[in-house]
Amino acid sequence: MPLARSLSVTSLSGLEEWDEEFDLEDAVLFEIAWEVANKVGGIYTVIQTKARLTAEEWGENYFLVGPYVESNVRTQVELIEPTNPVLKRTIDKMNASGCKYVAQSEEPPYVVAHFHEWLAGLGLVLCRHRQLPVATIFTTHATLLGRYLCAGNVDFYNNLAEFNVDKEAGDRQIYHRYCLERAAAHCAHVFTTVSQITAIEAEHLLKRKPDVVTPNGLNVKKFSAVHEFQNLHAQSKNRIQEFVRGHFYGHLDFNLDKCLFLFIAGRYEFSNKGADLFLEALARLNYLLRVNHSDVTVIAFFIMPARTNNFNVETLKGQAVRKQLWDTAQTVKERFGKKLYESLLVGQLPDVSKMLDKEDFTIMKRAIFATQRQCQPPICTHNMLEDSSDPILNCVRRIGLFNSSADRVKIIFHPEFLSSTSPLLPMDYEEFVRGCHLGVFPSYYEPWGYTPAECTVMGIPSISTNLSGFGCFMEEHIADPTAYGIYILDRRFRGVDESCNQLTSFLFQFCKQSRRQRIIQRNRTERLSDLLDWRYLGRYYISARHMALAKAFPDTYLYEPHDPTSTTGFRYPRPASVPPSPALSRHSSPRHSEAEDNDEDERYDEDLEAEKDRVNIRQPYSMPFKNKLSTANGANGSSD
Ligand code: G6P
Ligand code: 1S3
Repeated sequence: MPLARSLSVTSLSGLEEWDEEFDLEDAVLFEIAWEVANKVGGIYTVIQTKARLTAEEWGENYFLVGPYVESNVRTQVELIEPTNPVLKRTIDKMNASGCKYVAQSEEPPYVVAHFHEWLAGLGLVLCRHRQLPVATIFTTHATLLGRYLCAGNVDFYNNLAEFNVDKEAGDRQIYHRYCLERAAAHCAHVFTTVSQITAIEAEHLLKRKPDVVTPNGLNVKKFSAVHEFQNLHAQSKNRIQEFVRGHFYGHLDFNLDKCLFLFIAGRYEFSNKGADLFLEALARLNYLLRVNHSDVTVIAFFIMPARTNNFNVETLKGQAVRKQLWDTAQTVKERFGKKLYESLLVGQLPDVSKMLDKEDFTIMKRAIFATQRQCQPPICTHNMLEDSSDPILNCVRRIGLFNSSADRVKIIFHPEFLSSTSPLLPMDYEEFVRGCHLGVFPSYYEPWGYTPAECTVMGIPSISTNLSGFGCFMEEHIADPTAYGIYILDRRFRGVDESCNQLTSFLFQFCKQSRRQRIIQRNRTERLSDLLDWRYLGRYYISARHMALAKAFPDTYLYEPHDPTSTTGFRYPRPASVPPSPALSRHSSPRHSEAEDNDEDERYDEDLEAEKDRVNIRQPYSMPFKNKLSTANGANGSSD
């Protein structure tokens, strides 16, 4: 259905304010990616979370194109008949010929085709080669060569300008894919990537500077009351604690109430995602907690899918033992309750010493006997197919963190994505994140990094790096990120050992916080979520589309130049209850009394909300096209 609306811009920095009537009746947007309704990684999240906002803008003129995967179609797609006659004719013809071509029509719609990643990039190259009247956009979410170079232990960022790209791609046997990616980047009317740091990488490796940086957003679910997300944390944490009770049966010699849950999650790229640095820092943290006689226990979860042969027996047994203990406690409780009831019925107070009889003790002894265990609680929850060469397991062997009683840091490697139907840890990813205390993502190669962004919108603090798109974006938009529970590790200007020490220090400081301080910190983290909402970040995609239309149809559209590679805009001030001295503010936790903190944070909260309203970051952003013909004669123009 065509859309006609009055558009007005208020606050994107560098853009003019402008009110003008424009309708999208003649424009059609296609977005093409391998991950449309097909989850492989982060690009699926980009497309899935952005879809609603884009559909609000383009209505029925918005089309997503992806691979036909029967199982995904059954679970994720609702099949409908297209109402648009041009589209219907095209699809009918495609079906009749067993597939596949791009539309011809008598009407002249202005087509924008937005291709994500090199896999879809071929379509873009062909569009240009066949000189189709289509405005094209190419977004790269990571460069192929960058990913390969980083995974291969190269000093990547210090040598960006030096690489002989053809040779490097050839050496890694990715030459043809690399050429496709580079061709798509060069053929596109508008080339975009997800962060400033990847823009620099693309300029060197693909030899084109991106026209627009399009940071990744999320669909932020706002709760009506601030404590609701805190309650969800407590509920999910209870469920993780249950799992831990089973996993560590027979070795539960630590206080679960003083236990902090840390996690890393994502594609299993050991060094790119910083799992190597995290493990090393955990070993150092273990030492610090031990020598300082800390009563805190840290459990670090590694959620990274690897090749496995299902759950291992010891791990499943742990949950079975826990369940059995629970059942035993229920049985004894019922027998106890019955005796109590009978005593009350005859008007007597029960003799407590006789409430548990011999049979009760036998049942309980048997249950306790089952919890005896000769081995340590397992590191890995699954049988690994490549156990002896697995990088996480090998690193654990080297640093010697084997979940022993003396260790204050325990490790659980779950080499499969989480699922609410798992017999082991029946939680989906979102529930799990909510129940944890800190996400740790010390990536070396991370064009954006959805994992810390997801933590943020759920009010969970996280550690990222100044080599990740997310980390750089947060540094740019927040006066004191640490104060908001956004720890940004320096992996750019420090050596590996120094970065590892910094990470250890972040972790140790976090372990020293009181519960009260963690609660305040989570409140602050959650306040950042407006910044990561598509309602704010969608504007960069809009900007890219307008630029592409203006380049492809210059007789019809004008694009007002500003600096579209800039992602500056709203900036969060330092929270009121954090001391102004940079030296002191390294601790994210407030140093004042609770009452002072509450008052200051409340006042600050009101100011912050007023500022967000003033710059209008919570409304979907609309940017007017400058339509040449409509400016000239009030009509919507066509390209011929
Ligand atoms: C939330 C809940 C509190 C709970 C706290 C635990 O804030 O609303 O009831 O005490 O979480 O926090 P912690 O950081 O210790 O998991
Ligand atoms: C890429 O997925 P990855 O985990 O291989 O694209 C994501 C979405 O743009 C991005 O968040 C991530 O950093 C990239 O690495």
